[in-house]
Amino acid sequence: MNQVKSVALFMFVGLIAGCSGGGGGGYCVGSFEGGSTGFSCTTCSGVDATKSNEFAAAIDNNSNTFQGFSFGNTGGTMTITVTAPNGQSFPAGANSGALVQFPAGVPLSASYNLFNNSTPVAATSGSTIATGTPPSGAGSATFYPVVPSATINRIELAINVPANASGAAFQLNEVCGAR
Ligand SMILES: [Ca+2]
Repeated sequence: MNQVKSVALFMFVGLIAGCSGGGGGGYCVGSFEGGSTGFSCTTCSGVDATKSNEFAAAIDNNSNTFQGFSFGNTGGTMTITVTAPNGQSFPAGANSGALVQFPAGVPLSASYNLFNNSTPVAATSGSTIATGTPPSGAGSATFYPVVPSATINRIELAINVPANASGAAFQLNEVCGAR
């Protein structure tokens, strides 16, 4: 009996320790969890446009879960939109952004568009993740921040990849309203 209790306690402590490192569950301070996702893309693969919430793994507030995708040989674009649950928003000045793993060595451009419902909200910094060269942090999951200038409840991440990046693996791990 005591041995069983010890095992249960060990597992519980392990779970707590797993949450304290800033990764895994509870990654975002302000999460889109419970909201919705959508995407549009050209020459992309690894995603299913017939699914209504294909990027659900990017708003589950867990840094370890992700939706992957790639592009064809002619290059292409991927635009992912995440929307907060009804009635939820994130304030001006929040540390918003996305945890993305870009493939190492692939030149690309990526940028954010921020919205409050359908109203565009300017980003005060960091709206362009990277242009022309592989972004800093490519090859590992990296949080790319953006600071909204007004309240937002929607973030759009647009990625544009030139030709000859066929099959390079992209991962969107998580989008945060506040990190
Ligand atoms: Ca996730």
